[in-house]
Amino acid sequence: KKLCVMGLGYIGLPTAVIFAKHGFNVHGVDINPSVINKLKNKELHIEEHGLKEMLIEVIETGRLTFSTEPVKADAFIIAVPTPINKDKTANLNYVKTATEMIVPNLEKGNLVILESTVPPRTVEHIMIPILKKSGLSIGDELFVSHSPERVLPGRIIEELILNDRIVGGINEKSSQLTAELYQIFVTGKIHITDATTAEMVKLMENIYRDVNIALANEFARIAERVGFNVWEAIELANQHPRVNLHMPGPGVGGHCIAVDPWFVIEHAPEESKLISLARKINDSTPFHVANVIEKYVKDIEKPIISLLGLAFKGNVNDIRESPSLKVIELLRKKGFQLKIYDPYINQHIEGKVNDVKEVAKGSDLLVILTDHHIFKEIDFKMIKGLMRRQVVFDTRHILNKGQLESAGYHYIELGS
Ligand code: SAJ
Repeated sequence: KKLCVMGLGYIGLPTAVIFAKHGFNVHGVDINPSVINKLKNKELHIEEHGLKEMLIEVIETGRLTFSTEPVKADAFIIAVPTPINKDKTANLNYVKTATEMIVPNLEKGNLVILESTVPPRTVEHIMIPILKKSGLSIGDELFVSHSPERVLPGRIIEELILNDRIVGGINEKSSQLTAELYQIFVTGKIHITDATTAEMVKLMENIYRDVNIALANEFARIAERVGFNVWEAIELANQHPRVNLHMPGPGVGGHCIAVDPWFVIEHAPEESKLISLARKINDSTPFHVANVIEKYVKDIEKPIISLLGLAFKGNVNDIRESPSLKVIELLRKKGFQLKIYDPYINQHIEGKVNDVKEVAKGSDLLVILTDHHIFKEIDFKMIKGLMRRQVVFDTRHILNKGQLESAGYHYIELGS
């Protein structure tokens, strides 16, 4: 069986690699020639745990090839980005282009699967009209489905295999062929539905998280006003068998949760009141955090603020839509001198230093912005003497209050 994977990013590449590992001949396509060159040299343009070894292995067996153009295949998987435009509408140009690119290669009996996260009815209203140009009868000679990716960055390979999979075909035969294909490596359950429901399932999962995080962020602000420990309250509420509150933080980042809700708002604005409000609350959170930080240094002349964590969430090296970047921008606008530290991030960011001693030196306030596990290992006794004032503001509730206080720090959490 031959497979052609369109888009070799965080989802397409691991998917291509896993199919090749399971004996498929896979051709990976990306419109970016530098990505193709790197991959041909067995180098990764993204970082994901466990991917490199598998990539090298399948390239060496000859079962995974790359180019900027699709080839004929039995099945085509489209896993391209779906960003949002400035006006918060979905940008479906990559989906359209990828679909158009495969049209000349389509043959009777082929299967086309869209994995990208898309607004409802994208398969029906955007993809099908393009696929019709192949001259094949849709649903009879050409099978089409949506099977949204739902893996967590940082755990992609594991979750691709273990997670349940949603398969939404445009008809029964399309669903059946798609389910058979994923069964090759998916050990989770495969759930069959229609294409539009599958589109909504994916969006609803991320919206659930966004709304839940907005609620947690609201609780943190209520805690500031009323005076209670929001972290403890959430932990205790979650002991209830039917409660699963999420955690407050400096805001919601990443390319999924902060983006996907807009795909629904665009198509049902009147009905998406709660979804819109949650977006507003989460987007306003970095502003709030920057104001709280300002409050803690307001009596100091020319304060130095140390920010720990650039990644949008813990233990990943991804800064896309990271609330840390927003907090940095806002603090700079207020005129503060910043020192920034995140050992996961290689990109050049103004003010970034390379070790924890350097970031602590002369600091008046140390702020935790990302929940990296390694920040819990910081030797606060050791850096104590380097700081001008021993104050820590933890927006993620990851440090140990007792330990810091006994080491002579003033420890403040978000929500207090
Ligand atoms: N965050 C909080 N509080 C929380 C949980 C998360 O502030 O309690 C923040 C994180 O720090 C981060 C943002 O929210 O900035 C999003 O992080 P995340 O871990 O919730 O999600 P992503 O964006 O890494 O991945 C999500 C996942 N979706 C769900 O868990 C429902 C993943 O399974 C999806 O595949 C992915 O979106 C995607 O591609 O859509």
